[in-house]
Amino acid sequence: MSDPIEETAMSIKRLKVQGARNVAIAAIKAIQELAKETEAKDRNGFFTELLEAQEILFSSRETEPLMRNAVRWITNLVEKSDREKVEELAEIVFSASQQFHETLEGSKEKIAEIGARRIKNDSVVFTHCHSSTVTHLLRRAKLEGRSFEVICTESRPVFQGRMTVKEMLALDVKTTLIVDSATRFFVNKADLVLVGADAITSEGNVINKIGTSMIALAAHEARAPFYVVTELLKFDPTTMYGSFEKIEERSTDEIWKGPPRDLIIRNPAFDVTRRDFIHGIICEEGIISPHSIIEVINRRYPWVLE
Ligand code: RUB
Repeated sequence: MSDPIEETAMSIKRLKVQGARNVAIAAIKAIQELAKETEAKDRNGFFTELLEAQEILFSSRETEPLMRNAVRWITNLVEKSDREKVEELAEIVFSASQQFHETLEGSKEKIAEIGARRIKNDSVVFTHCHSSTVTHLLRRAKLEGRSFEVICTESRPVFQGRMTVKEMLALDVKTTLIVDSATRFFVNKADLVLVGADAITSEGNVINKIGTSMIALAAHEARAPFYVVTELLKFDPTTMYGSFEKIEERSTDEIWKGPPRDLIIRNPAFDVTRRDFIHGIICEEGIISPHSIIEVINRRYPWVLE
């Protein structure tokens, strides 16, 4: 298998590329690279390469339906095409990748436009981990002249919250970093909570960085509205047919290198927030109820349900 796929899969696994949207974009670019460098002789050879690449990318992180939807969309277009020449099939990969990327960019802008309206002057926004979709929304609110402050968890074990606070400081937003366990203490001060998503299930539940569901519970008790900021394409169609979203369990080294013998350490990367705790999903179709997810997906991206 060609290097761009292995290299990208490794960067994703090691969190050099982080966050669902960046993971999907990196996977699309790797597939494009594969199409550019392919030495396949015929249609079958090229398609086999694509399927092998798909498998490697999918196994780099389990809880990433946006990446799976993106790669599957591209490979499906190749499969459905009647072209025989490898160059023509490679061209389909290029244009499909480009189109998917543009769709993602368009969604990001639309989400920011809609979500920024929820940031009132002098409000306090609580967030968790690092979501490029959330930080883009906050950037937009700032550029529109809104004044607000941000409280962000550090997001153990690998501290993605530090990326968020650096971005906020660069925007000149008043920013506070807290340990994850201080959530209940600080959520009291929040006017709203904004978190990203890695996956949305058919029931409207949302999977995001470990700790998100605890924040949702705390926000519920503190009566702070809890919003999920996400592209609809993070919907996982397999959940419609009974599959549970797999929760990636990462290396225990992230928590404690050289721990005492016989100690059990668990390190799930994500958890599930039930729809009942979600005020709304801020997505490219507007602010929707998690209950309406299938209807909205069917309207906007019917191919995801095929
Ligand atoms: C990142 C995380 C983010 C979502 C959404 O986890 O949980 O909230 O991926 O991010 P990790 P985005 O650091 O383990 O990838 O909005 O950028 O898609």
